[in-house]
Amino acid sequence: MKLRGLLPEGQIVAGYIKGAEPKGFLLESGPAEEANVLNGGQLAAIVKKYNIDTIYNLAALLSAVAERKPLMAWDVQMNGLLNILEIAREQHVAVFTPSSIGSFGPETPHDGTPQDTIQRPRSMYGVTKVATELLSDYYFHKYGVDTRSVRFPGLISHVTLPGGGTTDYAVEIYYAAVKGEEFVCPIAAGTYMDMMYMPDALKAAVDIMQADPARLVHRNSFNIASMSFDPEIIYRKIQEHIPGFKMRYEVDPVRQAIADSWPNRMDDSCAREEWGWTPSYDLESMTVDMIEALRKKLAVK
Ligand code: AKB
Repeated sequence: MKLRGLLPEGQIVAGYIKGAEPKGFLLESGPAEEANVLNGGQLAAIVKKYNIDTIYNLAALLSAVAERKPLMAWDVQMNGLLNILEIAREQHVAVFTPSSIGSFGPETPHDGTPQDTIQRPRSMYGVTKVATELLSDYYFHKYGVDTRSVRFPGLISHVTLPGGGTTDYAVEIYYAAVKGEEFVCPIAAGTYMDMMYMPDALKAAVDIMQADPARLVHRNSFNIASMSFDPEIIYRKIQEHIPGFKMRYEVDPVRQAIADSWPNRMDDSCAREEWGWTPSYDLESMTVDMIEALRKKLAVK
């Protein structure tokens, strides 16, 4: 929908998989096609039919679910990407494939994580994200395919619930607070991770693809950051707005191990210098917006 708001009507094709057909405004506001990343022929035909010049490849299994289904995660993330890159090479298409804080691992410097540093993740999600970065750079250097990407922090949105990520708690906590429920937190106090409000993430996804290529020293993939907190900080922030809100901990060992291996806070100075990245939201402004939007959505006063 963000892209549809920026371009003339009919120019953005929404891709979907069987069982997740678009509904409502997404369906009514422009063309949609079944676009399974594992079906290269299907994708190539869509690119040709609509004369597509840019693909936003958002197909992925997130970190916790990828640990449960590692082979499927590899298939979707890697074979899906390969299909897209081959089409991009043949039909001269630019490609955005997000990477993540998940592309880092336990040996990565956790504070002020540099743009270029050790990336030895131990989760399948992380392995595929590092490989995504490398394969995307390979297609750029070898074939000149215009691949670009950002390393997304945990994304927080009131529109679509996340599914199967390690950072999902930072979305679920707002739902619990607005519904007046106690929140059971799967991530331990003191675990810091980069997080970002969805409007900033969407801005980054658009801006990186519009950046002047002559200024890009890096391509796949840029650290971008806006806020970093642990469960206690977001809990107290929500309590400032919903004083009766309560939280307790039931730590999930799978998610905790992943979270412990991720940065506390990334250094995003390369994105700022090379394409002018600047976020608009911090924890306070995001919290105000999330609570207001969820009160309307869930019809809570
Ligand atoms: C996850 O938690 O798996 C994602 C991510 C940070 O990439 N939200």
